Amino acid sequence: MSATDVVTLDRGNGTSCRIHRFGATVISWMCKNEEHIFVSSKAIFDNKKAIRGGIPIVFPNFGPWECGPQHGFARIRTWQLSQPPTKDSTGNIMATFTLEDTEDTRKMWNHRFKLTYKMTLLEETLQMEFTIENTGTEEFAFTCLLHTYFRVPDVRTVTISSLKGLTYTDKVKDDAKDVEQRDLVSIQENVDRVYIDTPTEHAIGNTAGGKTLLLQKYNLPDTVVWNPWQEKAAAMADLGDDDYVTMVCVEAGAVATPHTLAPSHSFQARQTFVVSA
Ligand code: TA6
Repeated sequence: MSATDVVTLDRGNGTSCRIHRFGATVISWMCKNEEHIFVSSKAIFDNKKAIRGGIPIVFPNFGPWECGPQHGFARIRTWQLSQPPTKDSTGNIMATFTLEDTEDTRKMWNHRFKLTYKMTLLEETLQMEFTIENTGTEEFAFTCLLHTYFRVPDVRTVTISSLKGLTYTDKVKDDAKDVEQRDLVSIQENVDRVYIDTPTEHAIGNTAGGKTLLLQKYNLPDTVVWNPWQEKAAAMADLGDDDYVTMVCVEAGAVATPHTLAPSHSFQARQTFVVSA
């Protein structure tokens, strides 16, 4: 991994964010010396395979895709650093990455687009603003998601709020639909669920350092919760056998129904992490 592959935002005081230009994948968010992002002990950084961990960007398709690789191509392309790290008057640091269609993306999916991904590092907050522009002459439909791997001491003690009463698709049970009954969702087995029309904020308990993280989202109406658990983790070459214990994916996305974007129109979404307590 060469230095030019990774962009660092550093506020000092043990607070920084590192973004790999491959996939514009956030690979670290340190807040007061606590790392909140999980990256697999066996992650491959060959600029070919999606980085296992961090915050991969899923576009133009969440899940298996008839046009190309699962979860689309955004996470397996090198993005441009269009705005290098810049500090504003309040000490917040921001950087912007962009990705536009190319001949090879058009071979898979014949549409013109520009993605813009703006990271802002605040004192105890990380904000990600994601914009999809249709720069072509035809409308297109897409799904998208920020596939966050949170680093946790033990996934079995993690709690996720604000899912009670919501319908979810259970990908572990052949996409069976069900309704969440629990006030706080915990994970004690392989979980792969797409919760539909979720609230704009989840509190994730017992994350790194025992902290509660708030995941706040705008225009990302669905929430995916995933952990491969022991058996599936062991079958993944780029995930350490025991890595599943120290990770949990809570993913903000617009995935339940495709979103249609007209020419010259934009889709804007945001995800913010706040260290709450
Ligand atoms: O977000 C959950 C999920 O869709 C799971 O079904 C699992 O496939 C995970 O993404 C990882 O997918 P990947 O293509 O990165 O191995």
